[in-house]
Amino acid sequence: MQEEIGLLQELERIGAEAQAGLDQVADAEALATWRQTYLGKKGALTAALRSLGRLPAEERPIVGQRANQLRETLEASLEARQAQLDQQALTAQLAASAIDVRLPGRPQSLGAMHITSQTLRRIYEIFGGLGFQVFPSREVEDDVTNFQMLNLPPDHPARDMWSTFYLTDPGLLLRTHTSPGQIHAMRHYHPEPLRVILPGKCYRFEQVTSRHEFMFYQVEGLAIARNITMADLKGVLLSFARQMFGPERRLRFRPSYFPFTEPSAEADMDCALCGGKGCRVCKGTGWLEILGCGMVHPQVLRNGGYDPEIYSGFAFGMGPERIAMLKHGIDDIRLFYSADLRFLQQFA
Ligand code: FA5
Repeated sequence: MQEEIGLLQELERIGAEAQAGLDQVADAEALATWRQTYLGKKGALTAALRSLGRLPAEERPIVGQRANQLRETLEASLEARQAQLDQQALTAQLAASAIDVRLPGRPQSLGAMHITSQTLRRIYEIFGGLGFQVFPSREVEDDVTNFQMLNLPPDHPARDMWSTFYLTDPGLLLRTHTSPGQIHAMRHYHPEPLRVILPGKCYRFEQVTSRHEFMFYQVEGLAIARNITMADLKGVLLSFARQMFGPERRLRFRPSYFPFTEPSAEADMDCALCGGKGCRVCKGTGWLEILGCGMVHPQVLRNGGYDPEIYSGFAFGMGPERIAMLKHGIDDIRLFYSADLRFLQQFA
């Protein structure tokens, strides 16, 4: 009886010690040691069971039953602790490697329309309202269309104003102005009347300055019908200038020379900055040159397929970068294509 009580107490002690020890176990390795200590072949519980033999036969089942209960309890506790440790390890691993979703996302830089494109779209809009269609034309031209059809035969002195880049194919060049597009448009539409604008890139082999690029845009305008006069040209350009720069703008036409128009003129607009009084931008004159223009030369009409006895027309050519410079007070054309975001973002 004494033996039985002693053994039952020993089992209680082992149980209490094992449960307390399990709470201290912090990792898989310590758990394996704990298992050996209490449930292993040489463990405390096995040792206690060995001494069962010393008990009288009728007492053995009671102690044996208690010992088995204890084994089951400890095994269940072991399993629960194992699950707890696995969960802890997983949580720690997730915390160490997790993407912190609370960080702000990296902002996507948004694209925006280039200042030249914005200006071109405004030009299309204004001329669209005046009944002009956009007529796309080629950048690589032949000498005949860029020059000869426009009354600039080889060795004509006016060619000096339009030096350009030549392709290795003989007779091909990068167009110096959008005026060769006049020929393409006329041949496309004749003998019907036409009203088109021809936007696009032009190239010139010339000194780059604050007002000159070697690559720049032009927008050509061309209207051909019966009875077109210089008054139509003036009216269209004045309407354009007022829609682009404000309703109080004025234009003046200075006689000029282009081989493909007769008569020819440069159109100046009164300086919006000083209201025509004279300032730094208009160099004290009160006027700013905005484009070249004139009445289409009879020979150019003929080259396009129109009979100059029946048809007449006007044409003009403007630089949209220069228009944008005037509109936004930009003092250097080189900024347009230098890909400097500090400049470009001002117009985004
Ligand atoms: C011409 O190119 C003529 N074809 C214009 C024309 C068309 C006259 C139809 C008559 C009838 P000009 O070389 O002046 O003309 O150029 C016209 C405009 O293009 C200029 O006013 C300017 O705004 C722009 N431009 C010319 N060269 C450059 C350049 N290097 N850089 C930037 N813009 C330029």
